[in-house]
Amino acid sequence: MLTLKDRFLFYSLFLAEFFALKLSTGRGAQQRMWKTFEAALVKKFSPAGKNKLPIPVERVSNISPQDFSNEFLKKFKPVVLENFCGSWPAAEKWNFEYLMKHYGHLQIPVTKHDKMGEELLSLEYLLSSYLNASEHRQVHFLPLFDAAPELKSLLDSGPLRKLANLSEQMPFVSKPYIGPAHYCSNFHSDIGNNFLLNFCGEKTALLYPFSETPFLYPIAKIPLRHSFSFYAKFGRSSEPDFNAEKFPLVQFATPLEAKLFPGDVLFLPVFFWHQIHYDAPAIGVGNWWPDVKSNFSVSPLFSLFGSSQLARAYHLFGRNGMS
Ligand SMILES: O=C(O)CCC(=O)C(=O)O
Repeated sequence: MLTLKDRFLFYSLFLAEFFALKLSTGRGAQQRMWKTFEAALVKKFSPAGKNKLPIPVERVSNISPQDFSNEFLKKFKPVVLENFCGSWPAAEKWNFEYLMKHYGHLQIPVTKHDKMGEELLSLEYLLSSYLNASEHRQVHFLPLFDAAPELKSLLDSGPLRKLANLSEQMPFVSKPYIGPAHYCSNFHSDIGNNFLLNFCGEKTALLYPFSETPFLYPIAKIPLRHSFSFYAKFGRSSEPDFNAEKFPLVQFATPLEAKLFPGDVLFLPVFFWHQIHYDAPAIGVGNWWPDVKSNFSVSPLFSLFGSSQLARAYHLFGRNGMS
């Protein structure tokens, strides 16, 4: 188990990296200190603590707000809410057929193959190439909300608010995710609790509790203006790359795994590290709510790092509830 001393060393190095990056100095010394820390943990945990099998995330159906709050929300414990959004009116429209038929003409910005800038591709082209697995590029589907307010308004936040006992004033920041089979999202941790709705397709979420952070090589940077996420030094390539030679500490962290089927909703507690693998072409929507108290109780340091983004979420999204 990580001791208090291990954690103290880790956070000291994390802060040293933050200042070294900010001031563009001292990187060499700081990297040598990381290597020493890494070697000490590898020695301490090998071989017993290696390559742990993922623990399945609990699955529940028809849970009451009180049980959800006591069992999961207050304990920062992830859970799959089975078929929670499967009968929402949104589920009839947030699927490949409906989106292609009604919004296929929309132009979506996509990073070019040579990564030099963006090009516009039609939603119909993107979705059909996701279905026949001929396109793998990551896309930002946020423009879909602006172009199709109907889709956004269907995302009635009422049932989510009721379950998590959130007032109408609590902002929800929503983002659509659409991807082909075998797609894999970046490994990251978000500033806020999240309900990830899975309207169609199948996914597997790989999760690590925030307490495992010292094994996960987080990048000591304040999230960028348009991001609500912290990243790690691995898992940036949209491919699973838990390379044990390059990142030997990851094998000592305890992963959790959640399978998402159509209609399922994954509750992802604040700062829980995650990467989503698409087992089939899938469409979903993430909904974060920036609850300052929860954030600070999980990690005062990460909350301070993300404080301008928290304020931004309230400012930008606080007016009408869901973004
Ligand atoms: O489902 C996805 O593609 C990614 C979801 C995610 O990472 C999130 O909601 O934070």
